[in-house]
Amino acid sequence: MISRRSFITKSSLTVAGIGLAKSGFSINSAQNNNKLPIVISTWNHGLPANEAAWKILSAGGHSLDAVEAGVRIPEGDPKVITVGKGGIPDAAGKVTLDACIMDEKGRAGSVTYLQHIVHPISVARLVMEKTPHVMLSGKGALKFALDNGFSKEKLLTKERKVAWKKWKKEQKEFSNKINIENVTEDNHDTIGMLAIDKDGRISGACTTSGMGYKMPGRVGDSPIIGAGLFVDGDIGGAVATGSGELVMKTLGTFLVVELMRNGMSPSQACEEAVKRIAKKIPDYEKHQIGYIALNIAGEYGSFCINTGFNFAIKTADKTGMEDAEAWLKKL
Ligand code: SD4
Repeated sequence: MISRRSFITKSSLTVAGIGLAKSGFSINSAQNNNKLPIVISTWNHGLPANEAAWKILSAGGHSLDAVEAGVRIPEGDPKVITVGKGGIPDAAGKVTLDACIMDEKGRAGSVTYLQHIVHPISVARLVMEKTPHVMLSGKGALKFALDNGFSKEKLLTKERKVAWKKWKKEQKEFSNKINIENVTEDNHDTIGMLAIDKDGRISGACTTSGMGYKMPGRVGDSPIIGAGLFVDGDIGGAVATGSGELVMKTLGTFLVVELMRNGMSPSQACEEAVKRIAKKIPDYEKHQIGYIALNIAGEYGSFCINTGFNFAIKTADKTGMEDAEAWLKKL
């Protein structure tokens, strides 16, 4: 896998210290001049994912179709070891997937602890569209997927099996120190994506294999509406990546959207949600959390705890990566 650091293209997008700086918050992204459509997504695998989403957005399609198609790219790519097929397994060697999706109407669908299915995001969408529920888990989610035409596949690749065996042999302790610069193999990058189509409809998707070598049965923030992803069609949306437990304890993306509702820019809201974690959770410095957010005007922003979090953006005239500003660097 190409390392995140080497892949960063410090494009013309990077950091415009503009606008709301006088309010005491720093702005780490340029405004989008209200140009729609737009898609943003977490980490380097966001670049190809955004391209897939863009095909739909640029043809005038719905943002819901765009985010689903977008995140299916890393889900189906075994070289992306943090999402879908080829994901890092849990401590017992099982790949278990979490995903959720939400649209501008406030509809939501989610699957947790799903095994054997390459595209949990599409199962999550079907939960949203075909059931009276929001979330299906484990065996029930798998049965629902199989009943609806999905087929079982092997998600654990040879490479991940070898790495897992090595991890077991070394009796390494579970490490939740993830997504921080210089952290190696156990590094973990969820894809979260937000898109607004040309008609102003916002949708979001979030999908992951969760923390590498997690305890069997562990479910993170990524499939939890309001933690890993939240969208409000009148306001905007946010997605989270990093140590899910911290996001769940603060209901991070719901908080970001509510802060935007109360007048904050996407960057301000992401920063405030990171500060909430810093205030409430001991040892937060050892973790990484990255938020990205998009308001319905097409303005986007991000913030993280430790340096090293980046995200991909695509509009009609921008394609590239941006680095998120980090709280620990700002302190
Ligand atoms: C989790 N939030 O399972 C996910 C992991 C992640 O970047 O996002 N890594 O806790």
